[in-house]
Amino acid sequence: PSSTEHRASVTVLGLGLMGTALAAALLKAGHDTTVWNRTASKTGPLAAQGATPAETAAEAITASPLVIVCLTTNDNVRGLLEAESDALAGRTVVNLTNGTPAQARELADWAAEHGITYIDGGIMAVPQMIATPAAYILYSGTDEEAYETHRPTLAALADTKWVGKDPGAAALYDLSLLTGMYGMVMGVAQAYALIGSGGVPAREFAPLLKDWVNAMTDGLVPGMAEALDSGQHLTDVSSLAVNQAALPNFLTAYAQQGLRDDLFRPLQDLLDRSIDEGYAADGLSRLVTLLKKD
Ligand code: FVH
Repeated sequence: PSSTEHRASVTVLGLGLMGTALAAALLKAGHDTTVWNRTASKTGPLAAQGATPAETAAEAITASPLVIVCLTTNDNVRGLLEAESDALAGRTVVNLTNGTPAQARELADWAAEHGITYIDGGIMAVPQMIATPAAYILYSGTDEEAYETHRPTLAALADTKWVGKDPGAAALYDLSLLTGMYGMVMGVAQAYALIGSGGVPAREFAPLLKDWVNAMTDGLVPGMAEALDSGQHLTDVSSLAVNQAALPNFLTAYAQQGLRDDLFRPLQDLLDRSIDEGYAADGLSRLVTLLKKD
């Protein structure tokens, strides 16, 4: 930063792969960054980049008005925050740990009872993407003003996206987006297993798979949204009937090629159910409506 620019102080608790990337981005943007990790040795590389390592979590917390937490689970976060509630009072906690909407709301309620401002976040990036244009972080919480106050600091990590005053909203968006990713992971894993069973090197197949998945995503994601929001599921693209008729070919081929079919059997069940319930002429968007519990 220029000598006239002020960069707020910030504390990062939890220096795993992600916490380390977050702290490094803050340092690079010129923030005074205090870091703490349960296993103290992980502060070393960040100290070499200019961070201030704290010996205790309380010492780290009292160094900054903004405390960013990134631990393995929200149970870990709850344990740490409860132990440090006195030091945290009057400060803002931004929790970037993966968790459920209900956990985020519980943490927000607990924080409010202890005079702590709580903002929940969902990181849409891997550590290597932090502070690159491809990364963004979702935020939600009851105190939007606090978010706006700290947004200039948070912007050093990734693009910021506010998703509302329900503290659980960021986790809901985060888990929904990651659900799409894990679905893709399952599909890509099965595709590599199948092509590999025929002796085709993964590297040779990769460009075909990437382009195919991208092309399908480009059409399917907005197309499904249109059908879902309009309630019009009839298709001129690919009916549930034709998909249901084709899926046994996949399951049979997996077995014949010496592969497991566990990942895709649930899709056959869902397609079968869609036909049983009379949706043969509808498109794949209809499956979304069949995922609700009765
Ligand atoms: N890595 C990624 O790509 C994803 C991207 C999206 C967001 N996730 C979530 O971020 C959280 C942290 O993930 P991580 O990759 O940094 O995880 P680790 O490298 O395994 O580091 C975990 C840190 O948590 C500390 N920790 C665990 N339990 C406790 C505890 N009870 N008290 C205090 N700290 C705790 C751990 O400390 P240590 O083992 O080094 O002492 C690490 O600092 C996670 O929610 C992802 O889902 C990452």
